Amino acid sequence: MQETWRWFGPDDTVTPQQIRQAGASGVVTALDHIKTGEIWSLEEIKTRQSLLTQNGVEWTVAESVPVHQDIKLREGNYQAYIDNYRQSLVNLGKQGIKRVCYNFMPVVDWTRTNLSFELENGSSALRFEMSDFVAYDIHILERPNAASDYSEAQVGKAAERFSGMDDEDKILLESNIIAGLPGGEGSYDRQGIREAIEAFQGIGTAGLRRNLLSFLTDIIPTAETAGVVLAIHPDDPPFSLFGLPRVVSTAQDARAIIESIPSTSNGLTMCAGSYGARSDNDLVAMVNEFGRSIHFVHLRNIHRETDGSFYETQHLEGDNDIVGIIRALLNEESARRHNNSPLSEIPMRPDHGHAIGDEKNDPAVRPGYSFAGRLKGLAELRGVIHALTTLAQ
Ligand code: DNO
Repeated sequence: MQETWRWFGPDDTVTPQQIRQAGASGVVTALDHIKTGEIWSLEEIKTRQSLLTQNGVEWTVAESVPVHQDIKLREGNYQAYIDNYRQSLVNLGKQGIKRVCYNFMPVVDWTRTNLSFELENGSSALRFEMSDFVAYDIHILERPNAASDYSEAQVGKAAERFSGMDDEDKILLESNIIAGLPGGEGSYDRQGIREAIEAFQGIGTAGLRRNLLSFLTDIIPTAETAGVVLAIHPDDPPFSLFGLPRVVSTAQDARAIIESIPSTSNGLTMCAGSYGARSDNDLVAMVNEFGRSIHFVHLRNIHRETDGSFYETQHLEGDNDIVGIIRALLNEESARRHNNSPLSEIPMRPDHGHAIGDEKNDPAVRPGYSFAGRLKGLAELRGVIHALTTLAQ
């Protein structure tokens, strides 16, 4: 597996030199300064790429080339945005950036309610607390009929949480949920998110899935010609938020995507932390089944709670069988080598890390994207890969 590292560009707290020192040879980055829906020009791609190659690392994966909400809704300017998307794929392919990660989540990208969840050892992690989310949805956002999307027990627990919150807690919870997390598109104020949710009202699971499959039909032939493989990122968390459908949450969802257009270019990101937030997703079985379509991997672990809440644990702790997942991925790689597949090495990145040491109180450090926490995660994962590879020889 190729070790990679997510980099947010020149204003990241981590430099390309540090990435190299951490041991990663590949970088995962995106041109976040370009508005969603606009073309990633060759020029802009080259500029970012040369910042990396100058420092001895390569741009391995584009994460994310975001998909405009009009495409997800298949209305408004979607046709122009699809044309632009195709052009971005062509431009990335020209520069040898062959893997593109994207997602099809409606309204919000990855979502957490608590960005500094204190762990027993004093470091802090990201957490999704279901009752806080429900409290936000019902009592702060006041989404019409929100309560009907939850069980009585959830509604009761949320009311209790809400009554214990002071104004500061409410402001922080709202900004954690709607201001947008690193690399995710979509930063809203309260009115903005109400309107965005409204736009998806009534689309339904079948409608959203149809729009995803139509989008794939539109772009996969271009990706094939450009020599680019797409890797759809799962929903994070992998269940409905704000009463809206999500269509990349389960093994069945992944299967439907892959089977809709059989092409190497129509692939998946195996994000262990996202798929793993559901106990009915067997990640090792998913890697075994979908291996050929996995073009990118996020390795992260979580601890699940019965009500859907979870927090991000250390990479080798938690409920996901990270060793089993890596073993299955290594098997997939050797099968590819055996078949002389040009994409035999699968890039992985340590997805998120705890805030530890001085970074814990540094507001410039992006939530989940500390240097030391990810360095620790990468080192642990490297140990597992090394051990499994050695044992297999
Ligand atoms: C969070 C990330 C997401 C991811 C996008 C992919 O840490 O995994 O921001 O990049 O959802 O499109």
